[in-house]
Amino acid sequence: MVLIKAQPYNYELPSDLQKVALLIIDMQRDFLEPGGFGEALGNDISHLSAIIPTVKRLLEVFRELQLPVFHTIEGHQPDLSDCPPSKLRRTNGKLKIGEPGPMGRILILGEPGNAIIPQLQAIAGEIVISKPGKGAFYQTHLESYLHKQGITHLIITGVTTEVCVQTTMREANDRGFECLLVEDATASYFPEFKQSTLEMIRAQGAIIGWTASAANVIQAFYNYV
Ligand code: TIU
Repeated sequence: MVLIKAQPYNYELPSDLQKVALLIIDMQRDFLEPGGFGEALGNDISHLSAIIPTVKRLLEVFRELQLPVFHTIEGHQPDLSDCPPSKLRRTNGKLKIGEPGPMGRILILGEPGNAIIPQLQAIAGEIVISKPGKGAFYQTHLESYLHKQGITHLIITGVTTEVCVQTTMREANDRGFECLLVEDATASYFPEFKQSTLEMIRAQGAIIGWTASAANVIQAFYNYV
């Protein structure tokens, strides 16, 4: 049995590591770079970039071990047909979804600003899921991809911790996946929200799942092979 040293207690990896996927949530220019959706919402984007090397390291480990990797992108069709009016209306007085910004139209699929940041671009064999909501299971084929590949365990990273990451982790947990959120590979515009999220998901005996450092995750994977 191989365990990841985690909170609130150790996380057990399955005997077949192909059942474990790395899920990288929304590491997009729209959230991490100036002029994107995150900044348009009035956020200080400087909190997010510190995790890039850690997410990249985890991605390199999964690639080296030839384990499944999934990336997600939050974005909408150019005609906004998949964007509920309620989401469109929410604004902080700056640019709205679909309006032109310095990196193209805000939060629109295919625009330069909607792409995954260059450091974490997907490569052949990795699945990229476009999603219109905060949760990666809502109106996507993620669940069927995971079931088709026999994946039961998710190592979760990305931004932002209390919005798309937490929503996705809750959706995954309800669907029976064993989820671990990597503490130093997720970030929020609000550091205190990140901390609260880590605490609330692992409370009550891992009510939503586990948390662990990237170093502990990586060490366990290398112990395995
Ligand atoms: N605003 C915010 O914190 N997040 C989002 O809108 N989407 C994601 O978390 N990806």
